[in-house]
Amino acid sequence: MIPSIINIIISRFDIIKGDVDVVELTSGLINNSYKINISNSKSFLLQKINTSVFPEYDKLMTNVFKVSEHINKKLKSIKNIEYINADFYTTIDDRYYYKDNDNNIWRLSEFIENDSPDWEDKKTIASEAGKILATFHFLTNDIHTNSIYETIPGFHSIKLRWNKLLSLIKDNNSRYTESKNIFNKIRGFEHLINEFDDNFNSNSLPLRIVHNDPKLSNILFRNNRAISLIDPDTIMPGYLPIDFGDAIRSLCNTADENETNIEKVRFDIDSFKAFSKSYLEIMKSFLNSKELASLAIFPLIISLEQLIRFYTDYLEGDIYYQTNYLKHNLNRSRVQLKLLESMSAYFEQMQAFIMEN
Ligand code: GN1
Ligand code: MG
Repeated sequence: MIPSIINIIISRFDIIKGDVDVVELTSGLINNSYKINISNSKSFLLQKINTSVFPEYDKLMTNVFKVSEHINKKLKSIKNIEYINADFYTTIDDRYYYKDNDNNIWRLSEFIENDSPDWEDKKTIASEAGKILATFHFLTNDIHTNSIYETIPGFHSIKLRWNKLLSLIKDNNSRYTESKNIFNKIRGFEHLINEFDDNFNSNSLPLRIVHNDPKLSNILFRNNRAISLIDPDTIMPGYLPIDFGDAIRSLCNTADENETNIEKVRFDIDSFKAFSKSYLEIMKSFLNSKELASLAIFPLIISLEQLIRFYTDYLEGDIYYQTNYLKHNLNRSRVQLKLLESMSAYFEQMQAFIMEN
């Protein structure tokens, strides 16, 4: 349903003039998004920020504008970089967002048209995705990490997420008792949590600017080429292998993270190779040896983290991710679990490929 307030909100951003047609977009799991079409003009993306997930929306929008300005400047000074940056717009009173009378937070950006790539050509998609993530990392690699706020503290602290899950494992939670097998299987991957801690605590990975959500649906394509990485909400200081792992988690799954037929879910090593190769072509010279050595393990770590997050939300009664049916989060957990199981068998190959390329 399109809220009637939208026309009032649009009037707060004077960039939009003329008759509008509003279409709700449903692919994100957190914010509410609307495409604003204007006759004979470009389209806009209006989003209502989910303030329970992003209570630090003011800092978040400061990050978004800062990173966007930096990227635009760099794109102007270095020619031939294939990357489209979605511009954000300020309100008529020059703010980064509009707060309505119900304290909802709205922001507006350019809508970049995206045509669906040839899904059969998985290798090209993976290679293009590797290129676009590396381009984003290259474009942001000279932003000082202390100038960007950490808007969700511990966002990738898998230990915290694991402890949260453990606190929900109670025999009076019927969602748990009916899905114990999932939890027992998650337990089998506990060693990955320590693996992450070793990387995290030793301070051996340099702090960088990280996108934190480079999933396939956040990559835009045109004529089978990746042109942009959108959804800057979670840009924060962090560790590059996290982005690498998250992109692989989403891209190298032969099925979607919402797939209901678990049989379709597998890890695709060819996509992994295509992604890694094009990522390293751009970023290898910027990575230190620790980062390089951690790349292969992070797809496993981040798949486990996502599995823990979906399963935790299921046990909590679906309070975080938007769901479309009763066991949606449980099903998402099953998909991540199957992916992780399948990926684990390839770890040595993944590691060897990174080291050889
Ligand atoms: C959420 O809302 P969306 O779709 O951009 C989530 C990501 C998850 C992703 C899984 C702030 O992203 O961390 O990886 O779902 N964002 C937040 O699809 O938690
Ligand atoms: Mg996101």
